Amino acid sequence: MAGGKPYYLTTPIYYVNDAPHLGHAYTTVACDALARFMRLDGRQVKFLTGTDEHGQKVEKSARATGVDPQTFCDRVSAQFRDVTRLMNVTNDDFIRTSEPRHVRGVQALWQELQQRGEIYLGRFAGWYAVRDEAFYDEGELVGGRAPTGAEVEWVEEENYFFRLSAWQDRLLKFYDDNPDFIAPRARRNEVISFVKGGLRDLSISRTSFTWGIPVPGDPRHVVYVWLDALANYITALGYPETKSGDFATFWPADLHAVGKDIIRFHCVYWPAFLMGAGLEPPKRVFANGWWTVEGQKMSKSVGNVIPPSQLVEQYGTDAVRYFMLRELPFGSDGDFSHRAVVGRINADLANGLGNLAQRVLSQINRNCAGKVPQPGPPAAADEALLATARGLLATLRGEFAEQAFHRALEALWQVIGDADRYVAEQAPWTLKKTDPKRMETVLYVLAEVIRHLAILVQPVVPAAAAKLLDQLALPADRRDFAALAKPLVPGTTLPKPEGIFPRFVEAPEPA
Ligand code: ME8
Repeated sequence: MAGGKPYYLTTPIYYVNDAPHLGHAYTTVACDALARFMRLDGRQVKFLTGTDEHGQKVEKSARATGVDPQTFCDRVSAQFRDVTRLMNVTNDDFIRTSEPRHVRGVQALWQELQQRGEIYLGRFAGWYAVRDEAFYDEGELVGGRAPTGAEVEWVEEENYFFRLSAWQDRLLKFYDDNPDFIAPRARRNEVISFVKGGLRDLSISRTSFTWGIPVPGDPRHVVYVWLDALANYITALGYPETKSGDFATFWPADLHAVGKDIIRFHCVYWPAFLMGAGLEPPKRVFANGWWTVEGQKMSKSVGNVIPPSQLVEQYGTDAVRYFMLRELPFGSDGDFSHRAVVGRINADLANGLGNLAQRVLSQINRNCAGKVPQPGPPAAADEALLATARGLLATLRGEFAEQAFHRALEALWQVIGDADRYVAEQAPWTLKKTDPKRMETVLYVLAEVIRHLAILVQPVVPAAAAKLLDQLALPADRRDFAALAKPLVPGTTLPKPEGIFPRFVEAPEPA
């Protein structure tokens, strides 16, 4: 589907100091659903993810493991790549900040900022939290720690500074002119009040460690890890080449999806760096909420980290994807529980979509000689149900544009509920004896509704949707959103139906 309007979206690049967990998989899966949606809708998509490999935190973790930083990064970055495969994620690129293409791009960005007078050499004295890779003012500390709870250390160094203080008014104007730049709204208000509170120049180099990108012309310094990391979104597009190639096609990004903890970096520093270098800021930053486990933030020290592989082994990739996107509004916090996953699998997937498809397709198999039935003149109830199915694409476009995945899924499941009621009212198993022609119409209408649902649910549960589309005998070129307008052809032979979502039965507790 090359040639459609470009759509560029990114996940954060993940720190390699820790193994991937449910929280990382969450942002990546949400972006994948969006990338798949846009491709099916005819857009030319570029979907980027990757790993953030420089900085003091990673250097420390490598040392603690007894290997050099690059070997350490290679090892952990591979685990993040494995998660994309495990979760059936269709990223077009995977960037690592230790790659030469990235290092070159960051140094070019630095030089551009320097030439434009945005950088000066000064002296930094203040608090630094290695865990957050962030500087804090005295007034921000809470009980001697960073507001995030991270330990801080006093740092006094010669540093390069970015003239962030000069960007306050231009940033506020930018937020004003672009009301959709930061979502959800609560995050927008948070950023605006932070910027209104006044901005200080930002230290953007360090001299006390070496695992980073050398500052051009002054290799005693390495580039501050956040300037390095944020630049991945443009170095992956071939920056500093801006006139041709991917940068020309895809920048500014349509969406950076990030966790709510890193909104300040993406909504304050990043647009300022970009504007400072004469580049356009991204169109939108969406901050997802926080998954907790039994009320607590996932962390190694608490011992409640959930690896994605464990969930996938237990429930399957599609079920985990569905659960993550259906259970919570994307911007809200929520608590993870196995009981909630099992509830969603059984109620929504097995009893909802799975059961509807299985019932309808097995009646077609038994009573219509395994072929798409021939519909007769439609009754009002048929028209009404088909109209709801046909209205879904417009609804889903609106919800995906706002990253409201849970509402998109609610809309799909509403139609599943309508179809269930229609089956009960029309009772095709009775029509089989009383009015077989009408039975064919009813089963055709239902097969059409299932076709809509299967095509539209692909972004979230791609493997199960593909199985369902196979059972409707739809060729590969009849599975995108443009094909929604092409109804099933009566008389087409259908393969034998098979269940797509098994019920989850809890294994008995060991005696
Ligand atoms: O911050 N719930 O990397 P990171 C929901 N390298 N989402 C979660 C989560 C949770 N419990 N835990 C993590 C960094 N995430 C930087 C980013 S970008 C230029 C540099 C997700 O490894 C969420 O998207 O700490 C969060 O922002 C990201 O993982 C943080 O990953």
